Order: sequence, then C-alpha cells, then structure tokens
Amino acid sequence: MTDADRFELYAFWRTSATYRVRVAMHLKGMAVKEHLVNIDSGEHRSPEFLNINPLGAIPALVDKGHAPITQSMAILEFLEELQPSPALLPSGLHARARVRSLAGMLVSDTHPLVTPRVKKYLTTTGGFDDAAWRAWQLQWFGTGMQAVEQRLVTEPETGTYCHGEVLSMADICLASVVAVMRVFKIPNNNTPTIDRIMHTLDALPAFKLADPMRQVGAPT
Ligand SMILES: N[C@@H](CCC(=O)N[C@@H](CS)C(=O)NCC(=O)O)C(=O)O
Repeated sequence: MTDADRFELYAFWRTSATYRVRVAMHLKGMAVKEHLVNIDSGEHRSPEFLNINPLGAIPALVDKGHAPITQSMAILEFLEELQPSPALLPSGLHARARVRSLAGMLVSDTHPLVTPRVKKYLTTTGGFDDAAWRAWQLQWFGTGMQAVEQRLVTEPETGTYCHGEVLSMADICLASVVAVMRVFKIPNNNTPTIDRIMHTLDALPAFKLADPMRQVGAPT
C-alpha cells in the first residue's frame, strides 16, 4: 500500500495546524491524500466531521484501519516515531525539551487564541467588531512572537535554525504561525532572529510546498 492509499489528512488551505503536518510529511517524504474541510463554510462543525474530531478542529490524520489522530503535535510525534529519518527532534535530553518548549509557546500558547472558534465567539457573544478582533490578533500574535524572539536571541542554543544547525519541530511550529500571520497580514515587528530563521525556512522545498497560498482552495 502506498502512503497516499494509507493516509488521509483532513485539511484546509490556510490552517496553521495543518501546515505543520504538511511540512513534516514533505520533510519525511511521505505522501498523503487530503480531504478538504471548508472552515469558512462551517464544514468542520458538520456531524460527519465531528465524528472524526468532536472538537471540530483540523487537522486529523487517518492511518487506514485506526482511529483518527487529532492534534498536530500528536501527529508530528506519530510521524517521527513511524519514520525517524530525517529526525524532527534533536538527540539530547535538554535539546529535545527546548525544542518542545519553543513549539509549545507557539502551538499551545499563541495559535489557540486566534482560531476561528475564538473569533466566532468574540464577534458574536463577545460583541467584538472587526477592529476589536484585529486588535486581539495583533495582541496575541505579537505577545507570542515577542516571547519566542526573546528566547531565540538570548539562548546560545539558537543557530541557523531555532535549535542549532538542524531543522526541528520548533522551526515547523514557528513557520506555521508565521504562515497564518502572512495570510491575515499581521506584521511581525522587531523580531530579527525570527525573520532570519524564516528567511532560511522559506527557501526549503518542504516549507514552500506547504505554503497556504499553494494549497487547493486558496484564493487565486
Ligand atoms: N491544537 C490543535 C489546534 C487545531 C485547530 O484549532 N485548528 C484550527 C485550524 S488551524 C481549526 O480547525 N479551527 C476551527 C475553529 O476554530 O472553529 C492542533 O494543533 O491540531
């Protein structure tokens, strides 16, 4: 069975969490069949999709014959164990902890605040207008990026990539948040180390292939 017959990824063109999985699969040379879930038209809250992920969030990776794997970081760890090369985690105990810590700042403490379900709540029940939502996005993307920049610029473990000279999950997570900031035209101010690392990541084929604007369903 080929990878594309084995794996199905529930995905949407612009999502940060799906981007992480796309990059990891490209890096590991794994193929996947994508099944589009249109967040803009609410398909992620359809009974069919809630059956796959009751939280109504994508991505979900289905390895034929097994329960869907939700949560992009769980998917990345699964792919890492399934196909260890090229490694997306460094080998040392503290190095791995640092990479996971940087990744967590981005995927656990930054991205969840700016998801469509948060927007939906704030702009309905919460009474936010467009300007208030924009201010919210600037606040939480900015807070996350400034904190990550602070660590990257001060910690000696930072190299060409977030951790030394080898690409890791931290880079995938950084690029995943920057990718969605670009979609929503959120500026990245005073983040020279992030900008330098992004310059390197932007040139890598796996990151280019995962660019939201290159995905099926992206605006032309
Ligand atoms: N922690 C989850 C986040 C998943 C998530 O929030 N995905 C977004 C797209 S990036 C989504 O489907 N949002 C739907 C919504 O917020 O209603 C992961 O990393 O997979």
